[in-house]
Amino acid sequence: MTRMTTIFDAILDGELPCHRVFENEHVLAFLDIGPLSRGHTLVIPKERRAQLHELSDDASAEIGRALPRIARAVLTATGATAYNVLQNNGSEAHQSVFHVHFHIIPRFDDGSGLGIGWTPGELTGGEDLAAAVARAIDDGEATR
Ligand code: DGP
Repeated sequence: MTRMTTIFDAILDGELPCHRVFENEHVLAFLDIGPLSRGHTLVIPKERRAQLHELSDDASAEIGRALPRIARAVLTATGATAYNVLQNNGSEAHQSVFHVHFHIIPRFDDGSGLGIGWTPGELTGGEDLAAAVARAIDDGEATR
């Protein structure tokens, strides 16, 4: 997808301030400006891509390495023992900033945190569907 400049570019470029909690060569993490709970943190790759499936393997690996470490720090700092990791792709999926980002959202006894509406359906045609996804992976979707 074509990627527009986002507010996170301005943060990465130092043009906008943020409450930074972690930074290395590949990853930046900072507090969300509209937190769902205390400690709500955003973790972003420095690689500028709109959606998760567009990330390079290297950027993905770096984000994967950073996430648990930052989650541990958020738990330590806030005293939370539960949290959600949320990653939205596409406006229909509630993405509003088109630069890949992971939310780390602590959940507290007062109910603050991520509210989840989850209505499970029934899996039908699972064999065909799994085969179709597996075929796409074999065809290189997962490695391109
Ligand atoms: P999403 O809906 O997944 O695209 O979430 C985008 C998040 O980014 C949202 O929780 C608010 C946060 N956000 C938007 N603009 C800024 C900003 O300028 N600074 C910070 N720290 N967070 C921002």
